[in-house]
This record gives sequence, C-alpha cells and structure tokens, in this order.
Amino acid sequence: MEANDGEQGRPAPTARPRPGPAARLLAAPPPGPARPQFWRSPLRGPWLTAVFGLVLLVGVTLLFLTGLLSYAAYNPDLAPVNDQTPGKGWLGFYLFSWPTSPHWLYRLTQGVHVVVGVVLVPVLLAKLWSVIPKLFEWPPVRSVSHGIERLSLLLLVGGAGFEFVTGILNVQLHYIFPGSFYTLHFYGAWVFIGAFVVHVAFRLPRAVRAVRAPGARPAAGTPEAAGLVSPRPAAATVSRRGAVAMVGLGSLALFVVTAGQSVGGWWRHTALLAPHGRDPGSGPNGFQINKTAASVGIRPSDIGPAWRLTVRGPGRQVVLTREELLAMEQNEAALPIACVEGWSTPDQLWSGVRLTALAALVGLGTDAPQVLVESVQRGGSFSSVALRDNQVRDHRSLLAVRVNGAVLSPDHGYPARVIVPGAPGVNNTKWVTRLTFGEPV
Ligand SMILES: Nc1nc2c(c(=O)[nH]1)N[C@H]1C(S)=C(S)[C@@H](COP(=O)(O)O)O[C@H]1N2
Ligand SMILES: [Mo]
Repeated sequence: MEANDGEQGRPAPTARPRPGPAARLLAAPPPGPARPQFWRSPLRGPWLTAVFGLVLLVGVTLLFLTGLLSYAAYNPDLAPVNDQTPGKGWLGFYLFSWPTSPHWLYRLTQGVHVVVGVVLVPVLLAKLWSVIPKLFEWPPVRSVSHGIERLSLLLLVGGAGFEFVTGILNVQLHYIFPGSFYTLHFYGAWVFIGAFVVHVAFRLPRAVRAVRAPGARPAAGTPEAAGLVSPRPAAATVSRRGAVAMVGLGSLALFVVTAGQSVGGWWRHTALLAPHGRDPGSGPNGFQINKTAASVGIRPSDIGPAWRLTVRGPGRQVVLTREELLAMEQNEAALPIACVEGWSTPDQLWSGVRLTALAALVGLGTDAPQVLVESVQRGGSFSSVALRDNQVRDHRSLLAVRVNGAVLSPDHGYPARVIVPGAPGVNNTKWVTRLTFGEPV
C-alpha cells in the first residue's frame, strides 16, 4: 500500500516535487461556490435533474418540430417576400408545400408551439437550478475534451435562454423585432438544437438509469452522483417529489393563464398573460386584431371610393371598383385567424370572391398558379405575401369583403382581405389592392 511506502524505508519525501501555487489552486477550489460543500440543498441529485431533463427532452422536441412546421407554413421558398431568412442555405432542406386542410392546421401547430414554450419555463428554470453547482465546477477545465464539453453546455444553456426569451418577447410585445425576430429565433433554434442533441446523446442513459431507480441516492463525490449531490446537505424542507409537484403546479398555472388565447373566443378572457390593451369590441367584427389600420398608417383615402383592385395575369390586367367586386359571385368559408404569436380565433364566417374566380378574370383556369398579394399598406413585412397554387386553388380561399354577415371593419382589412384555410395569419393580407397571378418576373 502506498501509505506504507515511507515506513518501508524508501526516500519518498524528497523524490516528490512540492506542487507550485498554481497547481495547489487547481487542486483545491477557492472558497465559495466552487466548493461542493457550498451547495446544501438535499434535493439536488441525478433523480431530480433526470426528471426535469426528460420532461424537457419531450417538450423541446415538440417545440423544435412545431417551430420547423411554422417556418414551412410561410412557404419561404415560394418568393423572396415570404422569406425572412434568405441566407438559410440547407437549413431549409425539409421545406414542403403547406397544405390547406385541415383548415385549423396552423391554429393547432402554432398554438402548441407557444403554449408548450410558455409552460416549459418553470421546468427549464428548475432544471438549471438543479445543475447549478456544475457551473462552478473546479478546475474549470480539466482536459481538452472536458473543455469542449463545457463549451457545448454554454451553447446549450445560452441557446435555450435565447430561444425562450426571444419567443416570449415576441408573444408578449408583438414584434419588438420587426422581421428580424424570425431570423434570430430560426438560427438560434438550430444552434440550440445542435447542442441539445449532443447533450441528450451523452446524458440520456444516465438520466434513464436515475429515474428507473428513484430510491437509489448516490453518495456525494461518486461517479453516479455526477457532481450534483451535496456532501453537506441541509435538512430538507420539501421532498424531491414535492419539488417536482411545485414545478408542475407552476407550469399548470401558466397553462391556465395562457392557453385561452390559442382557443380564442370566450376563452381569451382566461388568458391573463396574453397581451392586452386592445379590445376588439363586440359584434360581427369583434374578434382579435393584429395591427389596426391606424397603426400601420392606412389613410382613409387609401380605402375610400378611390380604392381599386388590380388583378394581373399573364398578359392581362383587370381593374375593379368595390361595386364591381361585390357584383361577382360571393362565396362563404368558415375559417380562423391563427397568428404566429400563438393566439387564434375560432372559425369566422367570411364571404367574398374566390381566388379561383379572380384568376379566371385574367384567363386562368382550374390550374391557377401562385399569386402575389399586395396591400395598400406602404412598407412593413406583412404588406405583401405570395400564396402557393394549392392555396389559390382551394375553394375556401377568398378575397373576403364581409365577415360574420357584416362589412369588414377597417381594422380587419376593409375593403378586401385575403383568407386562406390552414395558413398562418400573416398570409391573410388586409387592405388588398393588387393580385398578380403567376411566377414572379
Ligand atoms: N396589410 C397587412 N395585412 C396583415 C397584417 C399586417 O400587418 N398588414 N398582419 C397579418 C397578421 S400577422 C395577422 S395575424 C392577421 C390578423 O388579422 P386580423 O387583424 O384581422 O385578426 O393579419 C395579417 N394581415
Ligand atoms: Mo400574425
């Protein structure tokens, strides 16, 4: 045994160099959070971290998938006006034509995205709390591979924080980053998910082992304790299950005050955390408004008697007054508005002229192509949008002039607005003045 070496007469003491001050500092952590004894909660350990981690594994996967769907729903490959991330390169590898059925598709995917994102906040915070001693690990870097691992954790924690903060700001403050929110949230998601996949690959087996044996409490300092168990635990004030239940209650409370905005209608009253201060009023036009006419600078003269609708097709152009538009065959469709911010309305009964009928005005048949929709609004990323041929050809896609039996209000897009089944709210351009069918030239 090593301890007996000296007793057996070898000249051990002089053969070992005394460690220098730097080596001594690295061997013994400085006082404070770098010392394991500093952290005293008896709750911390592989079980608690694994429970929160597994919830996040499921939740973040759902967020990532619904986020990718949301991006695809904008049909960004269709036209430059649709794409907020023109430099995405192969990150758009999975894009597909967004379908028009079921007509509540985007309402569902984006409602799930925003509600799950909000509800996961307490779980994310609890997970970070459960591993905080590791942030102060000593020595900070033991080896090259340890350094790389810690760097990946920086991307993981930083990426998670960035995605949650940008997402929640967008939901709460209505586009404080006009246009660029998409870019930030989109690229941030790819950085975050890269670090997330690496983290899951390394930690999943350990997490599964920890939740399978909830009774096993590894001793501090052992490999299975993973640096999470306190060597000097204080007396418990709540059980580990109690802590999980508390976090669960926090999530439940957030769910109760958030989910109502995705259901819409009467349930919106329960959405205490949804942005307020813009009452849409009552009556046929009394449902949620994204941007009012005044807020985007629509002048009464833009949408008054001088308003015209220009329909362009290959080699043809037709200009209609509002009366001429009203004289065309009017059709109805019950469709919701579903915003990227997570709120949506129940189906509203829209009526107006089918996009296929407007395509027919310029000589296009049942194989109508894509259309560029332009608003009288000057500037702003939502003043024009390109709709794909499958959206144009759906008989529920309208240039609506009425809603729920009344003329559209100025805030809902008077004299005419687009409404398309299954699509994000952004595709439902208000105050439309020009439709250009066909590939952009
Ligand atoms: N011209 C124009 N159309 C627009 C917008 C806009 O800012 N300008 N906002 C879009 C967004 S983001 C949504 S969610 C819907 C909201 O429609 P609503 O205000 O009638 O509910 O309109 C869309 N149409
Ligand atoms: Mo929106």
